Amino acid sequence: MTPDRSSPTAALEALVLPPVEHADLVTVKLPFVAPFGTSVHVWTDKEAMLMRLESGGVTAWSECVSDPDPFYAYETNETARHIIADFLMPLVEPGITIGELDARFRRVRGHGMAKATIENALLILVAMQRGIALHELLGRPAKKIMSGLSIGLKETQAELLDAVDRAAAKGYHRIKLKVKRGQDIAWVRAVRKRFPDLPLMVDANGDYSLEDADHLRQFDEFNLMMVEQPLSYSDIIEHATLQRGMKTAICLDESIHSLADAAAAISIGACRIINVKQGRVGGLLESMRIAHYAAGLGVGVWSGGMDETGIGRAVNIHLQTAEGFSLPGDTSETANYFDEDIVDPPVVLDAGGFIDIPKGPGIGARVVSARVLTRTIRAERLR
Ligand code: OSB
Ligand code: MG
Repeated sequence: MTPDRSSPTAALEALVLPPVEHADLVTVKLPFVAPFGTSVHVWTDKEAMLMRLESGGVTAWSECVSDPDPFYAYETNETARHIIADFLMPLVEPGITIGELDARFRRVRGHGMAKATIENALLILVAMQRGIALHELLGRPAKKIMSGLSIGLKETQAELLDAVDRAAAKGYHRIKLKVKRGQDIAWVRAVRKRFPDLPLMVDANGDYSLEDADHLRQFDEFNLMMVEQPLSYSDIIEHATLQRGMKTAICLDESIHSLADAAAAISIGACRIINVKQGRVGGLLESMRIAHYAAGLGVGVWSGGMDETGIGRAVNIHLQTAEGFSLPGDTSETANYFDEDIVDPPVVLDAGGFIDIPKGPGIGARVVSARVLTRTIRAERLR
C-alpha cells in the first residue's frame, strides 16, 4: 500500500507562514535528578537546543531533540545548529505554506531533528497568534494523555525493582525497562516475578545482532507489550527476520526516520509497533502521517521521548491527540527528569495515571524566561 502523504495533514499543509522578525537558538543545560543509562550512553544532564521565534509581538519556543553527542542518533546539537542556520532557516519566508516549506526542506537529506525544530516552532507560533492550543491547530480535540515511564539501566536488580515499584504505585500505564547485553533476561525475569500483571516492555537501543535471535526469544516468556529496537539502529530487514521467529511484538525506534521508512518496515513485517519521535521523523506533520498510515494497517503507534525539557514534552503531549496514537508513550512526570524545569506547570499524573494537556495557546505550558536564562550555556541570533 503506497502511503497517502497528505490525508491527515492537508489542512496543516495549507497554513501560511507569518513573517518571523527574530529567530534565536538558545542552548540550555539542566541536570537530571538521576543519570539515565542506556546501552549506548549514560546521560547525566539534558543539553537542549531551543528555538525562539518572534513575530508580531508573539514569542514561540520549540526544542530540538538532539543531544550534544551522536550516540542515539547521528544528529547532534552542533549539526542541528549548522543545518538550521545555514540551510533551513533561509528557506523560511513569509507567505509560503507549511506544505511548501516541507517541500523545500526535503532537498536537505535527513536531519529530521533540525527540520522538526523549525516546523514545530512555526506551528506553535501560528497557534499562539490564533489564540488556540497546538492540538487544536492540528485539528484534534483535547483528551487525557496516557502515561509511560522509561526506566534507565540500574546498577543492581534491587534498584531496578525499587524504581518499578515507585512507577507502578504512581499509576503509569506502562513501564519500559532499558536492557543491554548481559543485563537483560534475568533482570526482566526478576521484575516480572514481582509484578506479574504490570504492562511492561523493554528497549535495547540496538544492542543485539541477529546471532542473538535465540537469546532474544527468551523475552517471549514474560508477556511483554513489545521489545523496542533490539537490532542495529539502521536496520529494517534483519528485524523482519527476527520478528518472524519471535512471539513478542517488535517496535522500531531508531530505524524509522520517515513515512517511507515506516511503510517499508511494515510491508516486510519488521515491526508490529512504531515509536514515533516527532523530532527523529522531521516534525509533527510527518509524525501524524506515520501514525495515520500505521494505524490503518493495524500497527500500534506511540510517542517516544528524548528526555526533553518541558517544551519538547508538551509538544509530545499535544501530538498524542492525533489519530493513530493508540499506545501509552514515553511521557512521564517532569519530576522524573528535573527538580526544576524551564516551563510551568510541570507534567504530573492524575489519580488514573493520565496527563492533562496544559491549557493555553500554543503548547499551553509557559516558558519561564528567568529559568531559561540561568540555564543558558549558548545563544545565537539567526535573524
Ligand atoms: O530509546 O527511547 C529511547 C531517551 C533518550 C534517548 C533514547 C531513548 C530515550 C528514552 C527516554 O527511552 C524517553 C523519555 O523518557 O523521554
Ligand atoms: Mg528507544
